[in-house]
Amino acid sequence: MGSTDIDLDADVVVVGAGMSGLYALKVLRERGFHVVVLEKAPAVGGTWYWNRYPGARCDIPSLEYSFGFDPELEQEWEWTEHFASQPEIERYLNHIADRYDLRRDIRLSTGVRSATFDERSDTWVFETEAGEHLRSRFCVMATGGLSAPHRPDWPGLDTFAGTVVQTSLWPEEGVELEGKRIGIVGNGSSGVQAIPELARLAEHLTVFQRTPAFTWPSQNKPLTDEEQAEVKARYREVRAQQYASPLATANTTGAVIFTFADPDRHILDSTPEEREAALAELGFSASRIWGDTARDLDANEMAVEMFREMVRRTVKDPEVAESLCPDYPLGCKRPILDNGYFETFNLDHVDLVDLRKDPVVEVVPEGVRTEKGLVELDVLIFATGFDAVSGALTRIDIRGRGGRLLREDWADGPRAFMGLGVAGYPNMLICIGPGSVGVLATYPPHIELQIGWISDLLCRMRDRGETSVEVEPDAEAAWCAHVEEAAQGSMFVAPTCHSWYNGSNIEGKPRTFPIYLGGLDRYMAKAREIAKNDYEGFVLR
Ligand code: N01
Repeated sequence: MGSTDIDLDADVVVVGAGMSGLYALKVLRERGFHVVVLEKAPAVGGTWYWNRYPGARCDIPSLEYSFGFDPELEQEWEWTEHFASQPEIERYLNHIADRYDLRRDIRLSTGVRSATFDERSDTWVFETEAGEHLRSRFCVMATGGLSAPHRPDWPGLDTFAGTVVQTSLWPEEGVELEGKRIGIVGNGSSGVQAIPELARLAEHLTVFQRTPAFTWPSQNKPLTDEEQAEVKARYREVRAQQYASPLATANTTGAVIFTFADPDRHILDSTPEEREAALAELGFSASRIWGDTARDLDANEMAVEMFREMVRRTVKDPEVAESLCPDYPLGCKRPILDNGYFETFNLDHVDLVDLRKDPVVEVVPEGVRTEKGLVELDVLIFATGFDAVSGALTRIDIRGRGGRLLREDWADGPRAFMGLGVAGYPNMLICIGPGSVGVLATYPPHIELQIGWISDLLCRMRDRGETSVEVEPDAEAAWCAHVEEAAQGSMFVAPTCHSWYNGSNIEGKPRTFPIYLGGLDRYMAKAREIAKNDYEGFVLR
């Protein structure tokens, strides 16, 4: 491909060398496109490069949280645990970069400042943070759904004499933690994973909590050779199941992840004795077995009360236990898997500051001053999450037709057709964008399906000599309405739900839920239908 009258630096510029970017490069290069990947980090891996905090690991079985495109890779790669740690996944992604000779087309330490569509030539012009320019016909935004870090701007933070770090920007050289007085802010997946590990290292650990977490024991353990061999022997079947399932899962490994809800078992019809028996048998997981909690707030509250009961039974100090009890719907925030989270609060050198009762006043050189007093610290860690789903794109100056700015077009919330493209931004394709199943599905299979779809589109355009693909505004509007409708009644949009899923974790961000709840199977069926109907909803020319 390539234009006859302009010089292109690449057919396709891919932004990001995480899982999506690496796979996009592999596939598009194999299909004959000249691809250049621009990556802000000094290494490949995306999320698995940046989030290298103690305790970072995946909470999806390793044998499923991996690519299925190469049966030899699947057979050769050995996972050591049911839930792989960050270093292991980072090694896996580096292995992929080497195995398929991807590095020669990846420019590291190359952040993208702006991407501007040139209407005269149907091309994108990129400006990097170093001021270089590149031009390509297409761009694939492989920028990730949870990659734009968020850190609250606490007053006085710049006066702190110790070390300030974010879990999502953890330095490669590590952070001195042993024997230190550590404070950590945030109790989402990152904080909950880090807290037990930090407690092992710290002289003293203070957890600053605004909202208590729903988290379940992960029961992670080493993966035995037999368990691994069993899945590898039927990997094609496992992958087929993942590709065809709503969340790209196949429930393979022996680790007990969750006890899944039984649609016929209703908590509203249960007796106290039944609930007690469930607690005795399943512990924290007893809150998740009921079929009526996903869309009924009364049923949901009963399940939350079961969860709270487990917190009270686990955490010895009743006041700390009460602070750790969630008071919002189960299923609103992402479920977390932990390794001894609640038990950590029974340790003598671990304190909880409940920010709802004792808010932060300011950071001072010695530590954090709350209304009740000074917490002296050597290290202050923010595990305060991300400007999710849209943040990685709105932080780049993306200009489409007529100079319109994506950040402004999305001021009321991100809008995209199938999460793949945005009206007014021709030739820009997004991997796992707003309106796809995105962050709810297991990433590698979701990425394989979506990048496969994008590469088919680009091949068809090349075959027909087409240079522009653009989303029709009506198709985008209809899809966004469908996404909104699918979310109605779910806990993600419950008025009491405050989470990154609906944007309410970021001050000033509109509250919308740009994730498709219809499932990956239905999403991909729709994507295939679109392709079959000559890319209905897109204008190709
Ligand atoms: O971020 P979060 P995360 N003052 O937004 C608190 C994936 N992930 O990085 O709830 C005080 O969940 C905030 O409090 P509140 C996974 O999809 C996966 O932990 O907003 N506190 C919350 O407690 C996950 O869901 C894995 O009131 C403040 C925390 O910071 C997603 O990434 C591991 C605050 C942020 O929690 C994000 O997880 C890690 C403030 N001003 C991440 N601002 C696995 O695979 C925010 N907080 C296991």
